[in-house]
Amino acid sequence: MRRVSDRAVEPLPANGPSLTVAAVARQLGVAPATLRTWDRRYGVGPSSHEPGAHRRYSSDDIARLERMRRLVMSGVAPAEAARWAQAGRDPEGRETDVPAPTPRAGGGNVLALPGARAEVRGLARAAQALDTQECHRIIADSLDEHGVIDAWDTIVAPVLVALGEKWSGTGRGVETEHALSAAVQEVLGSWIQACAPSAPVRAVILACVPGEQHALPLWAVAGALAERGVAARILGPDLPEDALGRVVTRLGPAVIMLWSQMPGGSDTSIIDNLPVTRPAPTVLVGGPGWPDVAYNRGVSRTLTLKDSVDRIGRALGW
Ligand code: B12
Repeated sequence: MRRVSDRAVEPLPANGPSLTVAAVARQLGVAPATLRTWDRRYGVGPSSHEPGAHRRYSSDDIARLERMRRLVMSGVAPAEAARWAQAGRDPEGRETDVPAPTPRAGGGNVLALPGARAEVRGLARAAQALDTQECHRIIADSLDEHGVIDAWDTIVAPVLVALGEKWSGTGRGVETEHALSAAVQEVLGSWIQACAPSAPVRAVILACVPGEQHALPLWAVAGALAERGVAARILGPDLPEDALGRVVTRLGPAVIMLWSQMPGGSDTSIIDNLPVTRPAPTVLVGGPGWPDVAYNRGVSRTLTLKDSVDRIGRALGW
């Protein structure tokens, strides 16, 4: 498969044909809505726009957008990426066409990842070396290449699980968990912004149960939804039960997804205590912290990222 990041932008003759937003979106692998947002919010759009005519992008415009896309994917905030993309240089004066050299991750212990692909081993190595820049790069490239669901299932989650095993075996490496978690969350956050998703009429709420700090799977859900154009509301770790109740009453959501990672971390009373709203929401419970019991009607246990996204899609009427 060809990687979007390696995809050369085919040059157009200087005064030659220009492309429509749809054609540029296809060429760069970015949603047309994202291109319109970059134009509206950050002024990175077609340089000439005749009134009444459709926007058309020249080869220079497309090269600028490609720089913007790369910067956003490597974790630079869109407003800053736009400034660098316009200037063609980052604040250190490096050309933004050329990705900045990343130091090789070295050292650190090897994690147990038998038979893992090079990207997975690379991410594990970078995380162990606390090389957060390299973690960013690998995660951003993997999202770009595989999309959120595959990147999470085949690259990010295996490294997280291996780090957890190392911690439980040795009591060491929690700093690595912190560093990798921050990188995963930051890259998924940039990804979500770059997708410029829209909020559905009835909200999708993603929250961790009280006491639960493990929120990354919710970021993965939000990233996969953003890729499909849907903006979810992530309420993050450790949401108190009364706050959850207030949010539900206020928003009357279509979906409430509650994550519980720690074993015995949650009993089902938090679900039973949710305020009644009409139409009734779809309630999803995810994570190994939920007990193996029969859940009430309208409540589903979800075991994978893909299944979560599919169920949310059905609740929203896809
Ligand atoms: C990152 C991490 C942290 C970060 C969290 C940062 C953040 N922003 O989320 C920090 C450093 C804060 C942290 C803290 C702690 N952590 Co921690 N942490 C992890 C780690 C490495 C990944 C967590 C994660 O995202 N898991 C999600 C996926 C990757 O893993 P999984 O749940 O096992 O995946 C299974 C299913 O959930 C499913 N799945 C995978 N992805 C998805 C996605 C979706 C949407 C769905 C529905 C399903 C699904 O498939 C897998 C196979 O069944 C795990 C290791 C692990 N295996 O999870 C430990 C782990 C959860 N932590 C653990 C512990 C003990 C702690 C601490 C108590 C102590 C510590 N290590 O510092 C604290 C307490 C936090 C608290 N009170 O909540 C233990 C829990 C052990 C247990 N079972 O009792 C684990 C399992 C490590 C281990 N092997 O011992 N942690």
